[in-house]
Amino acid sequence: MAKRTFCGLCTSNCGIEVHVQRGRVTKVIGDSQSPFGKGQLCIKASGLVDLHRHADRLNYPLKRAGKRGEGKWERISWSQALDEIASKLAKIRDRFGPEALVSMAGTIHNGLEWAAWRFCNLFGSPNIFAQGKNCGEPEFLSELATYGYDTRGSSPVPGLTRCFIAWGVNPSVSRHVVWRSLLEAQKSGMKLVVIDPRLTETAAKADIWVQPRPGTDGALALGMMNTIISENLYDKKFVDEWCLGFDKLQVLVHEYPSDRASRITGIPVDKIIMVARLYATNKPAIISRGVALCHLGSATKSAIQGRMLLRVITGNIDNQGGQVLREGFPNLAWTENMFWDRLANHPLRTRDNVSAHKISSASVRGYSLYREAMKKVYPKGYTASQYLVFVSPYYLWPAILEGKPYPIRAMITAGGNPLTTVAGGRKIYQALKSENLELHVGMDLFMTPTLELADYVLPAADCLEQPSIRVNWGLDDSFGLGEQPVEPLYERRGDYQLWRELGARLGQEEHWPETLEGMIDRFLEPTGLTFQEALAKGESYFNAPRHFEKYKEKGFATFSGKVELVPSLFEKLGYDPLPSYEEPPQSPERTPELAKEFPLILISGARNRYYVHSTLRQIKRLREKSPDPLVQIHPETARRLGIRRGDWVCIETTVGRIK
Ligand SMILES: Nc1nc2c(c(=O)[nH]1)N[C@H]1C(S)=C(S)[C@@H](COP(=O)(O)OP(=O)(O)OC[C@H]3O[C@@H](n4cnc5c(=O)[nH]c(N)nc54)[C@H](O)[C@@H]3O)O[C@H]1N2
Ligand SMILES: Nc1nc2c(c(=O)[nH]1)N[C@H]1C(S)=C(S)[C@@H](COP(=O)(O)OP(=O)(O)OC[C@H]3O[C@@H](n4cnc5c(=O)[nH]c(N)nc54)[C@H](O)[C@@H]3O)O[C@H]1N2
Ligand code: SF4
Ligand SMILES: [Mo]
Repeated sequence: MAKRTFCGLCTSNCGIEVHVQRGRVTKVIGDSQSPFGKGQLCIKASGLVDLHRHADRLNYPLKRAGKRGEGKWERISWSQALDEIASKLAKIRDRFGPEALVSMAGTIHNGLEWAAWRFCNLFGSPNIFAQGKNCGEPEFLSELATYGYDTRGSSPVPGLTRCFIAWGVNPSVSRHVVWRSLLEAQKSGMKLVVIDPRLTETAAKADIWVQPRPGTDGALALGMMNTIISENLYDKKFVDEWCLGFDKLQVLVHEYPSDRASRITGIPVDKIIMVARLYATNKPAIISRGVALCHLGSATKSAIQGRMLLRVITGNIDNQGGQVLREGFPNLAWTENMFWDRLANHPLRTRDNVSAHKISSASVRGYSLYREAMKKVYPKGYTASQYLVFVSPYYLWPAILEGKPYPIRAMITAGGNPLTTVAGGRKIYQALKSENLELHVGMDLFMTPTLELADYVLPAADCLEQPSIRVNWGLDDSFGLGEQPVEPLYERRGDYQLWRELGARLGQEEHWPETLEGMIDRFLEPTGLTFQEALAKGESYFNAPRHFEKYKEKGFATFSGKVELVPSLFEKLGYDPLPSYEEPPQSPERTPELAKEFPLILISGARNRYYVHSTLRQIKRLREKSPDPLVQIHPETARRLGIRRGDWVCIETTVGRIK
C-alpha cells in the first residue's frame, strides 16, 4: 500500500509515495503525480527511511537530571512533561510578562512552524525566531516597501522566459526542482546568467558567468542600471505610468558608470554592459532570489534593492514568464491574522519584539507600516509580511543574559539547532547555560548540541508519521495535503501536538482542535471539504490560477498605490531610501589595514548537497559522501599557501577560528 505525502526535509516539499507493509515503511519513492518535484527527489531524500528508523532518534520525553549539558536525563511521560512545562510557563508569564518566552525554530521542517506562531500569539509573546530571518528578510522588506508584494515563487516558464539571472544562489545544489526547470528553459532558448564569486555547478552550466568580488553586488546592480538607463533600454511606459521616484534613482545611477562599477566589483566593463543589455532586451526575464545577498551586512541593502530595482525598471513585474507578484492562497482559512491578531492589540512592550527595542527602525515598525500601506489591496493581510516580525537572534542573547531591553526567561526550540546554525556560537552557548534562562524546552528528531543544553527534550515525529498540509510559510499560491503514512514509532509526536497540548493547558483550548487533522479541517473550511473528503476525492493540491498585471486593477500594495523606486516606507523607517552602495563591513577597500593581516575573503553558507544544514548528518549513507567540514579555496591561493586537496586547515577571522 502506498501513501502520498511530502518529503519533509526542506522547503521544496517534493511529493513522495511511501510504501507501507503491515504498518511499517518499506520504501519511499517520488510521487510522479505531485506537482512538487513531479516524482523526482534529490539525493537527500534517499535518507528518509534511515532517518525514520535511526537508532539515535529521540523516542521518549526526557527531563534533565544533572546540570545543564551534563548529559544526565530521566525518562518521563508526556503528560508529566507537558504539565510541568505549562506550569513553569504560566509562572514566568506572571512574573515577567508573556514576552519573556521565545520560540526558536529554523528552516522549514514538516511545515508546522505556524503552530508555534499561533501559540505565541495567543500566549502574548512577539518573540518568534524562524527561518525567514536567515534567508530573506531584507528581500521581503525591500519588495514589500517597493511594490507591496513578494515574487518568491517566480520560476522560469520554458519556451517563454528568455533570460534568468541566478544571483547569489546555487540551485543545482539548493533547489533541485528549480534547477531542472532552469535547464529545461535553457534548452528552449532561455539565457542563463549566474552571478557568483565561485564557479559552482550552476555557474558551470551558465551562458554567462559573472564573478564579482564578494559583497559588491550593489555596485554591480547600479552599474547595470546605468547602462540600461543611459542606453534607453528601460521600460519607459511602465516607469512613467507606474513608478514614482525615477528621477531620484537616475541621479544615483548616474554616479555609477560601468567603469566605476567594474573597479569596485572586479568584473570587466564589457561584461557588465553585456549582461545589462542581455537582461534588458530579453523579456520576460527573472532575477532570482538567493540567500547570499542577505548575508552581506552593510552591503546587503544596496545589493538586494539594486537586484529588485532592475526587475522594476525593465518592466519585468507581474508579466507572464517574468517576475510574478504572488497573491496568496485560494480557499484557505490560513491567514496572517492567525499569528498576529492578538498581538496587534497588546500593549506596546508585548507587541514589539526584543529587536524592535534595540533598533528603533526595526522590522516590527516596518511590519506595522506595511500593514497600513497594503490595506487597500489586501484587507485580510498578506502572509509574506510575517517575515518582518521575527526577532533578530543577535538581540536575543543579551535579553537572556542581561535582561535587556526586557528579560527573556523561557525558550522553546522546536525544529532548530541554533548553536550550530546561528551566528555567534559563544554568546549562544553562554545564554543557553545561563540561569536566567529558567526554562529551555527542545523538540527534535535527534539530541542536537542545542538540545544537550535543554531542560526538557521531546521526541518529534517525522514526515512519515503524521498527516500534513504544505503551506510553505504562507509563501505560495498553492497548498497541498499529505496522508499520514504510518503511526509514530515509540512515543514520538508531531510538533502540532506540543503546541496544542501546551495551549490547552494555558487557556487556549478553543483555538486548538485535538488533532492536526482537526486543524487542517478548519483551514479547509472555505473549500467546503474536510481533510479526509479532499483526500478521498483525490484533491490534494489546490492551485490559485495565475493572474498577471494585477496592478492594473488593484494598484500596488504601497502607500501610493504605485511602485515606489524610492520607498516612502524606508523614509518612514529612517533608512536611506535609495540603494546607495556601501562596502561590506570588512573588505580590502573598507578596511585595508585589516586586509593586510587577514588577506583572504571568507564567504560562508553555501549548501551541502547531502544535508539540510545540520540535519541528516546522522545518516550513514549520506555521511559517507561528505564526512568532514569542507572549505573551498581558489587553486592558485591554495598553491601559494601550500595547501593540498584533503588537507585540514584552520580558518581564522576577527571573531573566531574553526578547523
Ligand atoms: N554561516 C551560515 N549560517 C547559516 C546559513 C548560512 O548560509 N551561513 N544559512 C542559514 C539558513 S538560510 C537557515 S534556514 C538556517 C537553518 O538553521 P536550522 O533550522 O537550525 O538548521 P537545521 O539543521 O536544518 O535544523 C534544525 C533541527 O530541526 C530538526 N528537525 C527536523 N525535522 C523536525 C520536525 O519535524 N520537528 C522538530 N521539532 N524538529 C525537526 C533537525 O533534526 C535539526 O536538529 O541556518 C542558517 N545558518
Ligand atoms: N542541499 C541543500 N539544499 C538546501 C538547503 C540545505 O541545507 N541543503 N537549505 C535550504 C535553505 S533553508 C535555503 S535558505 C536555500 C538557500 O539556497 P541558496 O540561496 O542557493 O544559498 P547557497 O547555497 O548559500 O548559495 C549561495 C551562493 O551565493 C554565492 N555567494 C556568496 N557570497 C556572494 C556574494 O557576495 N555575491 C554573490 N553574487 N554571490 C555570493 C555562494 O558562492 C553560493 O554559491 O537552500 C535550501 N536548499
Ligand atoms: S530534501 Fe530533496 S526531495 Fe526532500 S523536499 Fe527537499 S529537495 Fe525535495
Ligand atoms: Mo534558509
